[in-house]
Amino acid sequence: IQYKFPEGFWWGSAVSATQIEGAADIDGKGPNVWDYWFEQEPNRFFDGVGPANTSQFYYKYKEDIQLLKETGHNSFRMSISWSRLIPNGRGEVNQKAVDFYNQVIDELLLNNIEPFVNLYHFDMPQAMYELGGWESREVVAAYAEYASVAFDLFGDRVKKWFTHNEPIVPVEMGYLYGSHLPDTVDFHKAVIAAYHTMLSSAKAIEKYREKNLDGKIGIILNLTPSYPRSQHPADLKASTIADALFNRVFLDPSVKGIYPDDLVELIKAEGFMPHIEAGDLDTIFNNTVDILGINYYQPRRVKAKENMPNPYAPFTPDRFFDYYDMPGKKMNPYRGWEIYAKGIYDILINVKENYGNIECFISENGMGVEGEGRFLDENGVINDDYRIDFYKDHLKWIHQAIQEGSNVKGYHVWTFMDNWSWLNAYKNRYGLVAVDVHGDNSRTIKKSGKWYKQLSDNNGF
Ligand code: BGP
Repeated sequence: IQYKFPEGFWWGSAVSATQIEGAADIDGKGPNVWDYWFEQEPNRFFDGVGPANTSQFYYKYKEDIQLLKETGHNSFRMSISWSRLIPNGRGEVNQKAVDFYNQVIDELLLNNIEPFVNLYHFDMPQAMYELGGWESREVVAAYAEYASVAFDLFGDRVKKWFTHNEPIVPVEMGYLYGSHLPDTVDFHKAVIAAYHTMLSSAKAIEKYREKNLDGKIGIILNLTPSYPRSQHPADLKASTIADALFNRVFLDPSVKGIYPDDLVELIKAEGFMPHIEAGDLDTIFNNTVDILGINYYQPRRVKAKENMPNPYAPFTPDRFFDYYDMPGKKMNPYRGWEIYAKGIYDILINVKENYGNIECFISENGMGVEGEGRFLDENGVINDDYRIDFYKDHLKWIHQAIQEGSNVKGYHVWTFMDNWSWLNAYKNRYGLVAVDVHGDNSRTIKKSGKWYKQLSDNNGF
């Protein structure tokens, strides 16, 4: 074994409620924005497939937890569906949901798989969306209440909690680039939503600490490195701004308790400051995270603005930089994303050097493949060697970061089994386990799933 990982390294994968549970309107679950949006505009979704048609984990969790074992998991990141637990977002708790999550958590523990539980993965309850979603402080309060309910119900057994997954994504996709609700372009509202999401995270952490539970709480961020085209000051400036807008906007307040000065200056200069109530900044300052989850897929490459922005177009971050199409970059041949494994090392070293080497783990990393059925062999197994290579390449860089002192404690791939994705539905497959999504939902471990078991058994490769 050439790459050995520290004792007790977490080998796992990540999923989210909306993407795997199915049973979207069963057993008292309230609608969330994805159920609602699909009903409104089914054709915006890939192949007209909506969130009700996911991998049916709600019914198959026992079988799936056996598959977690068979693929070497010692940890598993899942999320709770807010609108399943509290159908209207606030108020009455749905006992059927309590039973379901209790069963899942207990079954995981029985199988020696540590649950990492995330409270919010893009799935705003519809009732909360109608109140204004993250634009509304009422929703911040309701979210903190929901978090508190979840800690009371499951905090005796769940020892790793996360407040949000990729909180920048609903902000950018909902308020800048139109692929989440509210599907608008409004920079000021984006800033407000981002600020409220951050505040909600700190308020949930505050609730958690009040309860003196024995566990850790953190946040999961997609820390996309923003690489400049060159070392020219104008390119460097472009990359610093992109880094502030997409990474440090959540990373700094989550870990250090304060917003970065350059970001605040920029937002002020553009006249987009959100309303800050007395006490808010103390709440953020006093409730930083214990642990950081890091999702990484591909970098952002930027250059100084070359084209004048259209003065009539709505204000978006592209005012400050252009995207840079680097010649010769390595692409995923089965989906148009760049593959740059060293990015994961750069993130870990940044966290080590500039964020107090806080305890962290890779909470998502993976390779989506379109038309993966073509790799099916005569035994009915997907031969996804490209995915094994992708993991190895990233793990080598994680190993290197550990040699240099990074406090990274585990690796969770995206994802356990093929699942439904926001707007793309089942177009890109990521799983260690294949799901016959258009048939009977049967599961088959892919070659990568078998390899993952060896990886975990050997604690390296
Ligand atoms: C991350 C999300 C996941 C997942 C993944 C893959 O941003 O946290 O929920 O969907 O991206 O992206 P996609 O499904 O668009 O291929």
